[in-house]
Parts: sequence; C-alpha cells; structure tokens
Amino acid sequence: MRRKLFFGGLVVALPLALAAVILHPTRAKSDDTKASPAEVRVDNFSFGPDTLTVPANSTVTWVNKDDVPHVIASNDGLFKSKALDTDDKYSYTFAKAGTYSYYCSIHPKMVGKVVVQ
Ligand SMILES: [Cu+2]
Repeated sequence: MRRKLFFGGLVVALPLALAAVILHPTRAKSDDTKASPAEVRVDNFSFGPDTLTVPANSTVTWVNKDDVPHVIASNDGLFKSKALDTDDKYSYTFAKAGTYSYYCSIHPKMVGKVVVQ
C-alpha cells in the first residue's frame, strides 16, 4: 500500500518536473523580447555598459552613481545633458538606427556608445 502511494506520487511528480524544465526556457525567451528600460550607469568615471545595444525608438537613461557631476554629451552634438549630480538621470530617445558615440564633457576620457539597431 505504501509502495503504491510512492509510485503514484512519482507518476504525478515526474511529468510536472519535466514540464517545468521544458517550459522554463520558453518563458525566459518570451521575456527577452519585451522592451526593457535601457539604462547606463555612470559609476567610477565610466559608463556601464560602455556599449549599449538597443532597438530603434528606445529611450536610454543615464544615471549618475558617482559623487562628482558628469555630463552626457553626444560626439556630434545630437544630445547633451545638464551636469548630473549624484542619482540624477538623463534620458534620450534614439529614433534611428546607427552608432552614437558620447562622452562626458567634464571628463572627456569617459566615453561610451549606444548602438541602435
Ligand atoms: Cu564626468
């Protein structure tokens, strides 16, 4: 009787475990296709990630995590933030595909790129 219950439980549990394993990657994949907010952290005098790839019409938000001000300035003058203090944010929406290089106008050695696909 006990043994029967054990195997009965196994018969129910095994397909459920298999289903969880099989279904999980599918769910993860569909999550990836959702537009996620694109964020660049400005930290320790660098941009993270230094190259960010986003689909067209994405809004990219820079957040300053340093305790010194930074300015987000595009190389070709397309966009420029005000001086961002700690935890200040700046957003820009990239309508067209292309590679957009930017730097910090206070610390020009800080450089980054947004690749719009
Ligand atoms: Cu800076």
